[in-house]
Amino acid sequence: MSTEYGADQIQILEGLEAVRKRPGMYIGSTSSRGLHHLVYEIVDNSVDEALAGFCDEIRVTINEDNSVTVEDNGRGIPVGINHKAGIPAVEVVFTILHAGGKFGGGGYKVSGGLHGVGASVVNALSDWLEVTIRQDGSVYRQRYEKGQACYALEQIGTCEKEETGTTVVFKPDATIFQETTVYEFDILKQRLREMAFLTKNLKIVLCDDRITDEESGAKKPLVKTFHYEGGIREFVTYLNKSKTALYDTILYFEGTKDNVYVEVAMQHNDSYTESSYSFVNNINTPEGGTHLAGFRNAITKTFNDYARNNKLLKDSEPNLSGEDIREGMTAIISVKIEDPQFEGQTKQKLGNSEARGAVDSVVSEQLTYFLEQNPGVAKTICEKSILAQRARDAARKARDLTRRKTALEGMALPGKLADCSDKDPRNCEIYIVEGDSAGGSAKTARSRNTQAILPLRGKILNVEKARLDKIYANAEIKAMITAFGTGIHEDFDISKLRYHKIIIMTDADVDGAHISTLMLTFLYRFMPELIKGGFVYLAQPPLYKLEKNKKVWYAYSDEELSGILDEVGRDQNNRIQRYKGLGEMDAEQLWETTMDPERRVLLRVIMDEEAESEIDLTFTTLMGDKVEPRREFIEENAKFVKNLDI
Ligand code: TSJ
Repeated sequence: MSTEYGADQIQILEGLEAVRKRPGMYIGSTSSRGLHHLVYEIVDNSVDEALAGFCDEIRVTINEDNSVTVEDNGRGIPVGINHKAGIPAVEVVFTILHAGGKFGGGGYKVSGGLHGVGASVVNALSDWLEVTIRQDGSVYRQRYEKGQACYALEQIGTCEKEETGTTVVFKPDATIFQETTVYEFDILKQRLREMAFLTKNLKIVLCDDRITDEESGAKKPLVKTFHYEGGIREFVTYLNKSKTALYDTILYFEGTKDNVYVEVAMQHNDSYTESSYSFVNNINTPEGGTHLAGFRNAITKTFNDYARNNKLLKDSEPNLSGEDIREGMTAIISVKIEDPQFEGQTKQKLGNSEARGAVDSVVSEQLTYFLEQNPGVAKTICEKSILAQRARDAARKARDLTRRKTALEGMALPGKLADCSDKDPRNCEIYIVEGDSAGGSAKTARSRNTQAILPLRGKILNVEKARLDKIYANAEIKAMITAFGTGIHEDFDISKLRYHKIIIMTDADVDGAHISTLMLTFLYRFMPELIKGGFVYLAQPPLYKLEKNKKVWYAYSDEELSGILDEVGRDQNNRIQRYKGLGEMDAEQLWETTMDPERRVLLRVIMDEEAESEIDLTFTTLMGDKVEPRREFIEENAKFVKNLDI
């Protein structure tokens, strides 16, 4: 072991100490998000090796102690002495800040997005880290603790010459990740699947070694393999799985221009919303940027040219807008670029201007050719866009009309609304109630002063599945908009909100959950400020009523019922009533259990700012028209709400 303590080592220690002092600066946060980020930082290096063409498999294992192993079959990190630093290249990678990829030469290094900070940061934030390299028939190892090498890189054995690769095991430092050091399989699964989609032919295996079989006590590892030969084409298929595609083909364009590698896959479905996701060097750019702009420009121009040349659009008709063409479109835009520049407040928007031109030219050229070769698909897309154009026109007229009405005569409150008498919004609540009969009970039960009731008939419109003109014409939606008083979209004004609590009250069953989801979808899409402001709540009606010797209990879950039964005894004097819906409760019961501010429980709907873009993906992916995914979504719906006792 070297005892020399030269300038280089001092610099190394200062670098890693800075990372440990301000971890957030390097990995965004030290929450669960930052913890998972460590894995992506390491995996990125293996993905780079795959992009360079030297690796086709990566294994990620969550070990029993919540350390993580990342293993690839690439060339192995170089072990030769780096002349500038005077230590093996691998040690440079793990101990010098921002060293990633700038050694050895010849490597195709593209990673480095928002936090593309490299392995040294992971090392600095780990209790310990071990790297093993198989190269030229030798096996090398080095171990670090809190970023510092425990010994010089050593050869620990031999292997077959063909057997090359890198293995890194690290255990995040619990003194840094104070919130949690427990890895979540599903979070890693999501991101690793995305990485596999974005790197065609790369196989990524995720394994959870923490699981033991309850009965036998034997280890029962959970394994998921992601391997997509079609790459982002399969990503589009996956995103459209819960929807109905308008044609079978996935349009796919690929090319390199001005040093920008461009890949685009797209397909339309019969919905009315666009689901485009753009990536730069495998990193999602929720705010888009130049690559997305280039893509949009290309499809708008190319489809208009095609529609005009083929007389699908008459000379007298206006051009299709980009929005019209993108209605119901699912697309992945992925670029790989040498030196990505991220802009915007959250640094999630690509700024490189060469990406705009590259995507535009690759897509324009290849899409023009595709449309000539596939007139059937071309016609389907153009016709859908023309319908979208007409609907947009009709929606604009309907909106103008509504706007004029509001301005001139003040919009009349909906007839079905039983308003409250208090006019101070801070005191007022509105219950949105499913069904006329429950609405009737609620109207009788309410405290007239502060509680307004708006009954809605049947299922409300799924705004993910309807065009704007239909949405604006929908009676239930119009009633909600006028009752709230805020207006929507660019007219939205939170100061006009007439109730500071908007309470969604539906049956405590799957249908009720579905209706709440539809309402939340509407609010999220049209008035997100209401959710962000914390004005939206879910009422919690009971599932059971139990009567015994003239005493009454209500249970809000099966566990609660069984707890009550444990207390009062399970005998014939019990009366176990299961509420099938709100309609089965009389006004008094509804008041006691669900509406009385003194006794009720409300769930406040919250929006996790960090998870916002992910929720967006969840909404669009799962609110399609196929049943299964929707059920999953409803079951996971609890993620949106936070218990709030009032
Ligand atoms: F970054 C890291 F150290 F954490 C890490 C790097 C972790 C893991 C699991 C794998 C890797 C990694 C690095 N896998 N493969 C490589 N490849 C190289 O570092 C490499 C090999 C050879 C050459 C060359 O030019 O000969 C260049 C590079 C960049």
